[in-house]
Amino acid sequence: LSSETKFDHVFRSKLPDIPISNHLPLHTYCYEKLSSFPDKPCLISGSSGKTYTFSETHLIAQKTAAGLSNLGIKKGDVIMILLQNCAEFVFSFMGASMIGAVSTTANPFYTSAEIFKQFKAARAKLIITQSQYVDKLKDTNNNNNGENFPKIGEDFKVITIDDPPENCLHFTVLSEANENEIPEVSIDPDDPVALPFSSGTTGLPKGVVLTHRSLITSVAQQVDGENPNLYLKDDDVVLCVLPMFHIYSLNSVLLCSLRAGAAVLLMQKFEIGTLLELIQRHKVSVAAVVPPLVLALAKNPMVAQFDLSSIRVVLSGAAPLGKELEEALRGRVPQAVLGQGYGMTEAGPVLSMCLGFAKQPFPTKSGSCGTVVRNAELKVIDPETGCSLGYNQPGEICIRGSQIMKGYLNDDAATAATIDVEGWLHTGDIGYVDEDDEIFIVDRVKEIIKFKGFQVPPAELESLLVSHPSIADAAVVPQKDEAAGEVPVAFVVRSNGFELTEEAVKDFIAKQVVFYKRLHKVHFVHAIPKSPSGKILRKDLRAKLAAPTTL
Ligand code: 4UU
Repeated sequence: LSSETKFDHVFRSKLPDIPISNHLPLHTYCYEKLSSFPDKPCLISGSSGKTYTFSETHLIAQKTAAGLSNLGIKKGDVIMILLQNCAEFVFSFMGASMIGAVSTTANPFYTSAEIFKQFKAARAKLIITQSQYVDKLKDTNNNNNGENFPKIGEDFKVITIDDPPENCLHFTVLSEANENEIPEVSIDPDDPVALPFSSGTTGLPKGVVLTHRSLITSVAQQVDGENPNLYLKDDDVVLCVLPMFHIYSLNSVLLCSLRAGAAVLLMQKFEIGTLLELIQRHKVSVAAVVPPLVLALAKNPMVAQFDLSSIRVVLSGAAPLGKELEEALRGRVPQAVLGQGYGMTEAGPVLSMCLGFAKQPFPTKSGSCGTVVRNAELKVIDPETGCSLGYNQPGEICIRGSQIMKGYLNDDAATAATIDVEGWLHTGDIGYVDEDDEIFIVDRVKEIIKFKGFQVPPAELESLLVSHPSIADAAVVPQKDEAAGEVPVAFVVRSNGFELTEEAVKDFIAKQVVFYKRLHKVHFVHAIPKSPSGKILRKDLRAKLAAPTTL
């Protein structure tokens, strides 16, 4: 042991460690208990009502595995899943796992340029999507620095879950393949299975390599053991309205439900009336949400007209949940346990989870993000000195365990800046652990802006801004917002002698990014404050926003 290790104050779960079957491939682990509930509903489509049982879901995933293999997808290859929540998402992800392939998930609302960047960085071979998004995959007139998508059908394959446009294939080439033709592959626990993109603590979005071992460990930390931290039963109906292309829903909703035998109610998008109607009709018992959804459930008058008495657990995560909001929701679902999970894509993703969700629950406090998950270590360090801190002292939260990412794809420098030599992943979140082992997040030292839980990487917007001929320099920081939590606002330095309006800057960005990355305000300034080493002093800019008279 090094001296640092010896003096680390390490926080652990109140639940004992458990054996975790993380030597298995992810799909084997998720379907391990399939024979106990083959005919129970596994996936329920909210829009059509169509239900797939566990054995049907497993069989179609196997067929999809064979179909992917028939199309030339091999172990280690990457496929891109560009879908809203639907059953085909699940078949694709699990099917890819079965042949040792890797899924990179992306938001179908992304612009062509955003999709292309991820597609290229991930070196994906195939895209599974809906016909309405295919035009974005052949955009030859975009801002990819002169680079464009290769040709559909020639350089990569596109599969659509609905009527395929020219040169695309229908999803049935996968879902109707012969499951006996799955190639034999040997999968190592350290092989990648998922490749979500995240900008982490700094810079542009990067591929986050999550292995079979990481995802199994994370799922097990939540739903396995005699006293699971997140107790899911095989008669639960789990709401899946958060997009599965984000790791929160993929892991804590889909994979955890598959493992536990709970049904997943799939919703394509959030609409309050439909949501309430579906909760009532399907007797949703577990709802995974984000703070803006809590706001809707707590404040929307329509809620009073529906029966929400089936809900026993509401899990909120991905952004801070205010105490007042939590209390307001309590009034609407008094029978339910309310609590938070705290996750980060790179952390596999779950760092902590409310112990009120356990089979034998613990009392918890409003505002807490839960307690560190079992089979993991958490510490809080002084951001200046790196020394670990004790109870009730805020500092940077670090996590260690088999669930964290293997690293960033092809980016050793970014990996080394995030996971230190002792295996601690540095989150860039500031928080403390109280005397009851509950975690409270109070601030963020990293750049990332979170709009309704979605990542908005400032570096991406800054690089777009400075590509404008009339902009000399720019910085993007979060501004607090009632509805979205945070919104991106820009500080812009005009190039000498150029006229440039706020609207022109906003439009320039809006054309190139998904809706939640749009700028809400542009402040023109003479210079961007920077440290001697050239780093943007984001704290100063955030402080300026907080005290508007200085603007
Ligand atoms: C304050 O947001 C996520 C993952 C969230 C998640 C996953 C599984 C929540 C519950 C769950 O069960 O990942 P990213 O990578 O998009 O964003 C990570 C960042 C964190 O570093 C933190 O700054 O999002 C913020 N965050 C939160 N902040 C995540 N959860 C919380 C939270 N409170 N509960």
